[in-house]
Amino acid sequence: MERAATERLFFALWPDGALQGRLAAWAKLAAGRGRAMRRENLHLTLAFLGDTEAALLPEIKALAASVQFDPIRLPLDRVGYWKHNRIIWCGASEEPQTLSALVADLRARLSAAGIRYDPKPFVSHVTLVRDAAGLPEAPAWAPLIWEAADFALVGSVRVEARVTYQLLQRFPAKAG
Ligand code: 2AM
Repeated sequence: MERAATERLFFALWPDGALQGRLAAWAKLAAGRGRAMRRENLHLTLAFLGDTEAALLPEIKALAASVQFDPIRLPLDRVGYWKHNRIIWCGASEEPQTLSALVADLRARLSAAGIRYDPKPFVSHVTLVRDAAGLPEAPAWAPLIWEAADFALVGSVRVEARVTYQLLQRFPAKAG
């Protein structure tokens, strides 16, 4: 029997061009021997679905579209290093309730629909550098504010050693 077609999927907040630029510039300076994330790949994952049957895409898009959430004001005021996966990341020292609520609602709808995702608890972060040996001493991190008015369903495609992300659909917040 033929195997069903799959896509590697996740939901994420996707930065606009200005924020991408600032994050990518810092990541480049901080990378050392690590790998700075490419500007166009920077994001904050809300739920990681991984390899998913492509036939489920319409249902996944419909459930994401039914999530009601407020625009998110996320301070990126912390930078850190995780030894276990060797990444340098940035994030918020206090997660806004708007973000926790969006993630909880989205994950609850995925669970209710029987769509599988990585059930590890949500720890909001933007990965800036991979394969890093530690936090660099310089440059200092300058806090940023991320105003997110939507979230996205993203497909991940690996071409040779390079991962490319495709924004499949964006889902807007409730009008303020
Ligand atoms: P990371 O940046 O902390 O590695 C695409 O792989 C995105 O999904 C990345 O942001 C990655 O987080 C996140 N992600 C979450 N759970 C994952 C998993 N089980 N496997 C791969 N990526 C995962």
